[in-house]
Amino acid sequence: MARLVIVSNRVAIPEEGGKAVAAGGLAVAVKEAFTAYEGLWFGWSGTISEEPSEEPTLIDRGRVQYAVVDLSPQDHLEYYAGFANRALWPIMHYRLGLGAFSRSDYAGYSRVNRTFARALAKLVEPDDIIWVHDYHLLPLAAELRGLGLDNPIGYFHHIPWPAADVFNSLPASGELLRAIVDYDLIGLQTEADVQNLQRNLVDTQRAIPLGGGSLMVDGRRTRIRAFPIGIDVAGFKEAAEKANANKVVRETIAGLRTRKLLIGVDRLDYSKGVPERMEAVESFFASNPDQRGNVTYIQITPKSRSEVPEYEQLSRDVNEKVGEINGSLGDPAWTPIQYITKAYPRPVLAGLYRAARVGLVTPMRDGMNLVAKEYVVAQSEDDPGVLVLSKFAGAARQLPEALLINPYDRFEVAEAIRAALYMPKAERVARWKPMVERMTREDVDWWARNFLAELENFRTMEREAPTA
Ligand code: GDG
Repeated sequence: MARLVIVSNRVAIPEEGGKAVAAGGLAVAVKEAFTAYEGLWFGWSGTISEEPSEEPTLIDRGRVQYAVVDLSPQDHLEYYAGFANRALWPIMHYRLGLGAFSRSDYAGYSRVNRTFARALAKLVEPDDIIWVHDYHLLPLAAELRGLGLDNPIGYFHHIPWPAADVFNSLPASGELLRAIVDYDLIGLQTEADVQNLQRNLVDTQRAIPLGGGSLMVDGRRTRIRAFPIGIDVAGFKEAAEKANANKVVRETIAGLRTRKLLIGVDRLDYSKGVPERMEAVESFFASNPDQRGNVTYIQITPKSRSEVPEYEQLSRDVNEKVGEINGSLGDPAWTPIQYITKAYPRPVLAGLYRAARVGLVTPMRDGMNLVAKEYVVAQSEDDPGVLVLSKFAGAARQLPEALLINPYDRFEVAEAIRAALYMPKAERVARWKPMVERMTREDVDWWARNFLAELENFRTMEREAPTA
């Protein structure tokens, strides 16, 4: 049986006994992928050390082996905090003004991809299939091919793939586009992302479309397709149903008294539109003064990437905004925005989603956005809440029954909040039902199975195809 090798920037090693450490989107997705395969998960250990060894540390946990390497301070600065998160992340999210390109960061990014490839190549066996995750590792397949590997290698891109003019403003764009076609299968979140990358390859790399998402570039065949990522619906639903047993959830609900709850849950990231959402909530209270004191907005925003200057600035901006709004609108008996920067266990999130009449998911751009899906799945069938969702989140394509808004228009968002709060139950149920059914069908298991079946299929086709 083929082994599955997963590669991602960070690796979530479970504790002995099988308990998962982190339950973030990628960790859940990888766990699903390994249900059908034995395998290996390779990536950065999360540790920065002065002289990291190129030899990975190997850890066995049942059917899955983990292989991790440390990064040097320079690698971390250039590859991770620099090129991946100050150049690729903003550009992929259409934020050209925030993109900071530096040649040394790009050199560090290329170097770490090469080091990863060298360490990984020693662990890969001829029958393995390899699945690489996310923008930190765009050139990894090209490096592996350079070392002589001809295993099937797939890539899944968790974030948006922007229009060609946006992507090509990145000075390294040509090299990255040439490198990415060394993947046999490239998975993106939406059809729009697929179109953006395909057109760019056709226009700038002389790629020849072969139909069905396949392209021929310089004698190599690659396939680009949309695989919208899903969530662990059964697990999340169960957590939401049992959430009343949780003290934080119970006390939060009791503290609301008769107030309706608006909820937002996001990593602190400028792509998520947190300050813009707060301004929309402010506009809502300005135009609906009768609702002051009747509605509480809880925003849970664990800090992320604090080593990147733009994130530090964002943190200050949000703190200031919360202070301003609470100071001007609140009174001793009511705080409009409860802003929390610590992370909560998933069962607490599930309970708070379920208690919230409105889920506010208003990113300026997002590859998919799992919070939108979690909010839908956590609702109770007899009294579901309303999802207010940015049309610039990949999730909007699968959740058209949500109230879709333009996050750049605070008045439109304020109006949607009002519509959500006043929406009759029959309409809430009618909108929610098709969404929860779709989320149940298109869950994380469906996503992983589809991607891997396509990658396996590719190998069969390649082996059967006559040699050129
Ligand atoms: C990237 C893409 C794409 C948040 N706060 C807490 C917490 N979370 C969890 C959420 C959700 C996950 O983190 C965030 O997922 P998102 O999809 O919203 O966003 P990114 O982290 O930016 O992920 C995105 C995703 O990859 C998957 O492909 O959807 O577009 O940007 O699961 O619940 N979890 C816990 N405590 C918190 O306080 N436990």
